[in-house]
Amino acid sequence: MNPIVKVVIPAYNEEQSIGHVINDIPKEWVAEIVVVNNGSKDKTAVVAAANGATVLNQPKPGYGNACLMGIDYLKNSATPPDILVFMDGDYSDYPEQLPEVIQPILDGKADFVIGSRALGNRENGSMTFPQIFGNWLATSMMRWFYGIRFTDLGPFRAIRFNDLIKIDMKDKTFGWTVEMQLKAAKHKLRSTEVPVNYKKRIGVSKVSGTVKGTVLAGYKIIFTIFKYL
Ligand SMILES: Nc1nc2c(ncn2[C@@H]2O[C@H](COP(=O)(O)OP(=O)(O)OP(=O)(O)O)[C@@H](O)[C@H]2O)c(=O)[nH]1
Ligand SMILES: [Mg+2]
Repeated sequence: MNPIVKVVIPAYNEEQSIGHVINDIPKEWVAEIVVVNNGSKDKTAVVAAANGATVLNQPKPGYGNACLMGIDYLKNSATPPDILVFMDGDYSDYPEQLPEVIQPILDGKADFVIGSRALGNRENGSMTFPQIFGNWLATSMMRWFYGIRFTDLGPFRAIRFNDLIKIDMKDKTFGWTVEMQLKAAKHKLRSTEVPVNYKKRIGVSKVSGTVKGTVLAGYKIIFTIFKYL
């Protein structure tokens, strides 16, 4: 039997992009697309539902809070997935690369796959300098302190759902991506990376395009790495 694949997309004020993201996900591969609307002040929820996604409303702000709600919903649903894919709602990722991201799991070669933008093609301007530097620093720190090898903290990723439940994610904000990578290593999951491409977002940046977002996210990521030392 084919494994059940589902997608969780955290989204905050992404009415311009969320429809494109959902449309570009190859439907023959996925059983359900869950958009977790994170208190958007625009029509994100309406657009997502109109494009066929399941929409959950998470009033508590935070990237991690949105992802946690998605996991909780799927855990308690009638058909929990075998593989869960995460991607952003801003159309920076290429949703059509989903089959490539889950392939190592389908092949039985990995439990956890990071879509690495460092290994793929990045459109000019799709990542800011602090974002590129921050990813380099965070992945380097993981290597120096733990011997864990990743090239990116990219949002586009896939994990066997049982393993995701096992690693018991907690982070409510921007420590989310790095926490998953640290815990995957701690729990000895088989982790791998595939190259993914990355383009300029549609809509308004909330994190890396703003000074406040960059500082908060950078601080949280570094703090999270030390927390698990
Ligand atoms: N900032 C923020 N983003 C959230 C939240 N909940 C969900 N998101 C989503 O998290 C994803 C990443 O946010 P982005 O603003 O794209 O951050 P980024 O990718 O670092 O930077 P840019 O693409 O340059 O804006 C998007 O899909 C957001 O819609 C939240 O509470 N705060
Ligand atoms: Mg983005």
